[in-house]
Amino acid sequence: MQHSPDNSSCRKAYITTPIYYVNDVAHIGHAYTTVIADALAIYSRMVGHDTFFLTGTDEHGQKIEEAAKARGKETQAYADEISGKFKALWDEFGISYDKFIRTTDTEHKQGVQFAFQKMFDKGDIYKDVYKGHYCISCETFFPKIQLVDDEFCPECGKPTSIVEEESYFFRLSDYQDRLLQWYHDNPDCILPRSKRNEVIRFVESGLEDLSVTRTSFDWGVHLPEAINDPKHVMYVWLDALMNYLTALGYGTDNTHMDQWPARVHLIGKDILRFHAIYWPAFLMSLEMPLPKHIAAHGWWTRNGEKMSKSKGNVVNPKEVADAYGLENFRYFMLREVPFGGDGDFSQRALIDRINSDLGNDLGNLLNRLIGMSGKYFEGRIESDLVGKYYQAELNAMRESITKLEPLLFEMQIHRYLEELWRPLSVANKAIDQYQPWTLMKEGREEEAMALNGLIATILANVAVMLHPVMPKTTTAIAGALGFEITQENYEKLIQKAGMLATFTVEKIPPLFPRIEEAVLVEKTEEKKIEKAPAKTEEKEEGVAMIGIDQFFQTSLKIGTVIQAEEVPKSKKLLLLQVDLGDGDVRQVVSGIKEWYSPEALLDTQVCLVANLKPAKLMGIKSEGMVLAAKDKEGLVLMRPEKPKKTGTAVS
Ligand code: ME8
Repeated sequence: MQHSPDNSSCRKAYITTPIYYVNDVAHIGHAYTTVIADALAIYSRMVGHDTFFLTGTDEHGQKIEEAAKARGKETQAYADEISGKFKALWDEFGISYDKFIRTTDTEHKQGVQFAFQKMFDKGDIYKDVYKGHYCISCETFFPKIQLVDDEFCPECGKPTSIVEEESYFFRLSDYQDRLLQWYHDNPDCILPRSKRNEVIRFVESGLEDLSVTRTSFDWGVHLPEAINDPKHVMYVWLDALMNYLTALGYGTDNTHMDQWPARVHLIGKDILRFHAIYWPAFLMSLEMPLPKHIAAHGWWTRNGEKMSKSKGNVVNPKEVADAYGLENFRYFMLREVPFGGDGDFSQRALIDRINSDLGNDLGNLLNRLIGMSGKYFEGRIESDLVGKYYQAELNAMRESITKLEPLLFEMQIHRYLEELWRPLSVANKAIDQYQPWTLMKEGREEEAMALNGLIATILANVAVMLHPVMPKTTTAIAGALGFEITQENYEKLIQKAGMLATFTVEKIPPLFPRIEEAVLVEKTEEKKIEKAPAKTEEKEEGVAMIGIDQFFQTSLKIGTVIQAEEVPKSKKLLLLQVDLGDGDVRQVVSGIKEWYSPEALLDTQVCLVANLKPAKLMGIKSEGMVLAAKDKEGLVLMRPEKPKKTGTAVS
């Protein structure tokens, strides 16, 4: 990436996160994207770029409508509530966004309509009929060839339903060649580069026109009035992607349009196709410049499984930040996982990073400097003689420092932090090797002062470059050394490889108190962290009390058994096909054979837990659980007292 701070054409830095769905609250995956973007924004501001950092929430679509309904709330009120929670979390995390956009904002809706009209007038949007397999959860149509077992969504594994509806289409196929040309001409338009190859292969295999409106629900942006087709709302991805332009005032007041094109859209790899194919095609149609980079990171997993709201295996970022310190957590997330790769969240790894990288390498170095500079020089360090005695160490530090910016711009953030730790190791070794106490004993005071100057200089350089990741911690370090992290000092130390002439070192409380085993035991009850804010306050007869929100995390539905058979070789299991309506038929393996015959179940209704993670029983996939009550007299199924419409929610 060729953005150097001196390159005036690149001094704008528009940095975005995805806008998050409001179907549930934030988890560590969202925090990860947001923290990376925040670090990039802080860096850009520090080096003097005109920075605009956007985040927000994606609030339209069937998924949101259903999430609200499941909680018995009005959709807008529900969206307000969850969007508010995202914003409150980012505010609590001190995320330095310049704008928090909501797709229910009036200006956004106007901007999307403006864009739609423009593409329509150009002939890039036409009306036709769509028939296909649609996954509500992913808000995406999938060609049959991509489905798992001809039915399940290739992204989230949930059953798809066949949707046939009148739709407006975007002529995506017309943009295939121009997209390929763009990928070809801009080798780092998609980062990491390996991801670009995946996208190229996908586009080369052929693009179909994209359905960009829906008539099956109403919770979305309506088409522009001039098109006069009120039953259509816009496809949620067209609506959502446009946020990157509407946030700047596109289609309304254009206030920040000088920020376009984006320097980087940060996303998770799950939404790369939308950003790397649809988005540039829409932009080409609108005759807008394309973003410089689309950077896709990997997934945070939990015990090897993708962490996601719908799977219910999320790590709550606030709990982690509260338990381990927000900035320690930021450092951990960015250091632990190679950008683009997946990472398994483990508290053991987090604790190791805190104790080792932060406590030992950085915190102890600062403490050693505070100790020796206080003891020998009353905290006043002059660095003019550092080069005379420790040029090799200075050179080693500078070699690392100069590697940093390119790593950041290539999104190699973990390598950036790894490289940044090398000077710390140089400094720690220098103290062990040259032993200031020996120097002082031998009367070599000048050398001891230069050694203090070396350590302070290394700490100052590291503090500046670590600032985007740990803003408060590094401000405290700079304060302890008697300087401030400013653009001026960035230029002096990093860009011009200069020195700060003096340091006045002051004692500060330890920055990274060691996390001892005892604390660890309390904090590593994996369940506590795993299960969002499930604070159990009261207990009744030994059963933990839960809040209504927790109860509503379970989706219970009335299903009709449309097929039932015995599972071969099993004494206990029956294999049921349970219809939940709208084409959603679940295969359920249930241990009720002792009490029910397949014939007795056929065409009867059951109550099904519909959002259980699919599991395998005797090698057969089971996608739900029927509710039953069992005591020593036997088992009975829980069914509606009177027949209910298939798919009716139970609450
Ligand atoms: O996709 N690991 O919103 P979303 C890492 N509204 N990152 C993760 C993650 C995980 N397990 N799970 C989610 C949407 N993320 C759309 C985006 S943009 C125009 C519209 C992060 O709430 C990751 O950045 O499902 C992913 O791309 C984003 O959250 C998706 O959040």
